[in-house]
Amino acid sequence: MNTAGDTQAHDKRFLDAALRLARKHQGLTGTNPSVACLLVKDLGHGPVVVGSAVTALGGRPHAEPPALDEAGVHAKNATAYVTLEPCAHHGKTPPCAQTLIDAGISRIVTAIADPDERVNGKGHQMMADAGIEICQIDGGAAARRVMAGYLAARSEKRPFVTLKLAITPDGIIGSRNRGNMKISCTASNRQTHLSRARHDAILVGSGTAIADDPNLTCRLPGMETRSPLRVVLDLKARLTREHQLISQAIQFPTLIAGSADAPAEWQAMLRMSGVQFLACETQDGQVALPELLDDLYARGIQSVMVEGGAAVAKSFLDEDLVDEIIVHVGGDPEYPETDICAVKSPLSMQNLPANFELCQTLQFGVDQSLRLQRKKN
Ligand code: AOF
Ligand code: ZN
Repeated sequence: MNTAGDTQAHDKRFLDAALRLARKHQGLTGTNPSVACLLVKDLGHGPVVVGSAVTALGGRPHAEPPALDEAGVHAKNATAYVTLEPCAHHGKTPPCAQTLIDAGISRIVTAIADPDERVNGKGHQMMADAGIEICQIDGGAAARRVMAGYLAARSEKRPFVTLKLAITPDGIIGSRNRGNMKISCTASNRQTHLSRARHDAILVGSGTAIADDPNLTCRLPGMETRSPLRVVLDLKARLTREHQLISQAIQFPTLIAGSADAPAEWQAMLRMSGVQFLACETQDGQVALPELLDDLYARGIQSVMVEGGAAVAKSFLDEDLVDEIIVHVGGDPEYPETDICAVKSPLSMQNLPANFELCQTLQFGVDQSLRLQRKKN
């Protein structure tokens, strides 16, 4: 006989497991969120997972039907743990709420309601009307993190923006005379590659693209195919086919956010190299960032990680376009030769932006990693 305490502990454990599974396809489900569904049943020796699935690559099928297929006859009277309220609409597939009802599940535990207006509350309602016990438990913060891009896109019609910075303890981001400065340790760099894989796009200014000649891909073993779209702000048509972001564009997609007046031969070079070109609106001689985010959203981009440099980071912060900040503070930096050469980060450990709150501190090797979230109004 299960006590209420047992049920609560099981709910937390299985919903956490579902949230971990949902991360598997984060950034790979297009405009659909990556949702996970676990079907759990007591077959005589305590609750076990009898079926599990995550939203398929590209966004369909949704998570619930394949999880039910796997559970087969065990779906009857099982508990479903779904990271998002099951859908209630007839889209390209029938409503998942109805599919769960038809399979005979007796209880559902979800982390958050779906802001999609075709669903919002209706999925839960359909299931409650069918006599299924609905339980929404406090997995909200973790679920919102996994689906941050989807939630920003559905509720605010724009991509979620993460600003990632690597700084020294006194807030230096780079060196004017040495180009790329080694600040972060290997463990931090791996985490950055993981963050890249979890975003739809990664964005840098042309200064960083030229000084560092980065390739901005995910290079974790086995995850090379999870490299996001690489976006470079280049109003002055400075990148050439020698830069990795251009020369590898066939393999790893690149989009240049440039000026409508960019020379025709330069635009032709980009086309020949397989680079997408987006003619941007400008503001004070810079790419107009809110409009750029609108354009990226219209192309199906739901999350963007801004990776530098200092001026681009500052512009995103000044225009209040950042939702989350990840700062890696390097434990063993190479300092620039002189103070004049040091490029200051727009924020430091001693000077964190007031409209953000620290929500996580982690240690990656010798580096400290801070995660800050924009305060809710
Ligand atoms: C679920 N389970 O795994 C996902 C859901 O275009 P469609 O028909 O695929 O519908 C997209 C909407 O479906 C999306 O906005 C969100 O509301 C929901 N996604 N729902 O029950 C899933 N990925
Ligand atoms: Zn569905």
